Amino acid sequence: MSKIRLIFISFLFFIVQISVSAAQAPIVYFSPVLNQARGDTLTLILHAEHVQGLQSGQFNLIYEDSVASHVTQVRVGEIGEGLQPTYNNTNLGQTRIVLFGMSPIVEGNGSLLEIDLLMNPGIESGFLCPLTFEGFLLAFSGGLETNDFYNSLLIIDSDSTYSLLIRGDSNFDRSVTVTDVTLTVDTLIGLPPSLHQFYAGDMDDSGEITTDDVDRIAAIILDR
Ligand SMILES: [Ca+2]
Ligand SMILES: [Ca+2]
Repeated sequence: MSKIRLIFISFLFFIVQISVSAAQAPIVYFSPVLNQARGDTLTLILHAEHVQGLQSGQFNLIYEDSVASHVTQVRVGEIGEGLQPTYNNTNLGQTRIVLFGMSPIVEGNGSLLEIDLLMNPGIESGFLCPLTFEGFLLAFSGGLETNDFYNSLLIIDSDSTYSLLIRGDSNFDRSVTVTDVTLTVDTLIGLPPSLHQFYAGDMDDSGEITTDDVDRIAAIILDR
């Protein structure tokens, strides 16, 4: 690894230490799971943080249509009471989800939505299915808007289970931080990652951890 890159990572550490205390920004992501038994339906839990006052929202969920067929149901989660979700399977591998409510939600942290995704039968082990948000927008009372989210990776594991990871979250603590950058750099310098750590860190699905992956994780943190 070049000296310039080490300097960059040190600088990133500095920036993130400053920004962490100020960061209470809204963010949503699918709750990660490790080695969950496979079924016909995969229920994705859309978890939200710091979303007090949320009034409406919309996004497209993009997935591999060879792995998942379509969304069969969308329900509000524990903090989503008062919001009405609708969905439309617009294209192969794409579902549009819209949230609308008459009053803003009160609780800021918790399960916002539950999305049932019908899985295709007989999916081969080892298959990777990125779960990507597109056109994401949350609107709050007071006119505030945000589009901050973490994308996910669904892994069909080898033992009749699947795992759902947040891309870039190499230590599985539900947040992409400088700690994840450090773990991915550890892989670069020769410390072997666990299988799921490897998948979380391989941001570009290239099958290897490179400086490009470190850059992409750093970009998530710096863009916040
Ligand atoms: Ca993390
Ligand atoms: Ca890679």
